[in-house]
Amino acid sequence: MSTEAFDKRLINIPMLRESECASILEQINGLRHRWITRNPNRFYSLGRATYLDTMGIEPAKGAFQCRLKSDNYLLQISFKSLYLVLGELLQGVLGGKVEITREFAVPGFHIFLGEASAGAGMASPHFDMQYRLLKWAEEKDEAEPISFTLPIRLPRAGGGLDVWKDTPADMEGRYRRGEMASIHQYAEKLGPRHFHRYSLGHLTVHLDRVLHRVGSVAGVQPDDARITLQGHGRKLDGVWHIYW
Ligand SMILES: O=C(O)CCC(=O)C(=O)O
Repeated sequence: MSTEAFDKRLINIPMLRESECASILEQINGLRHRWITRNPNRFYSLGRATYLDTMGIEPAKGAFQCRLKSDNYLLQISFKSLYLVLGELLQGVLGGKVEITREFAVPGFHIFLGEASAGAGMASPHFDMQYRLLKWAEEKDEAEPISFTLPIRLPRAGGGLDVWKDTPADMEGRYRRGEMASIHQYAEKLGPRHFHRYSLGHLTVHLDRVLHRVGSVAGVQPDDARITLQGHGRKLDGVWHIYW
């Protein structure tokens, strides 16, 4: 079943042509010296990410604050037109003003090389809740928070997102009823998993908190790569704040 039919909370919007993805890829490769190693198993990011840099995965925790400015600056000057297109597209989909953050990490790239692109599917299912790790001037959400992924390069076998219908309210209900004590127990009780297939240059937007993880694909080759632009958004005071 296509995820379109399965879940209206996930939408796919054409954003870039293949040739545009290719030139962004060239830029990303040209910035190899600025890739941040996230895992020795060939997982990197270009740019800072709240979920990686504020949760102690990187040994030097304070690096988030120290390097945030210079990494944001690098991305903003290198991918200025990409952010412009992203902002316009999100504005069309979400309504209201859209602003790329000036305080937090700007949208950046996940980079999985070779086997790491398939291994990523072993990650735990999760809801994107990283906005809770940041200090916002305002806390009254005017809409459900969003997340998005733009594939810039995919393995030959393709790529996508594993998704489940279960909602944060389902999970909270199970906690309240004492049916589970941890997210790990929750993962054991999930409903069926669906695969939302990505298309190169098409932006997938989660119009709510969708339970997901990087999708598993079989047949990934050692010279494959899975490179995506990642980000999230929160609507506060009439403005969508876009960050990673
Ligand atoms: O790369 C993707 O497809 C999704 C990444 C993801 O699950 C996340 O960053 O929370």
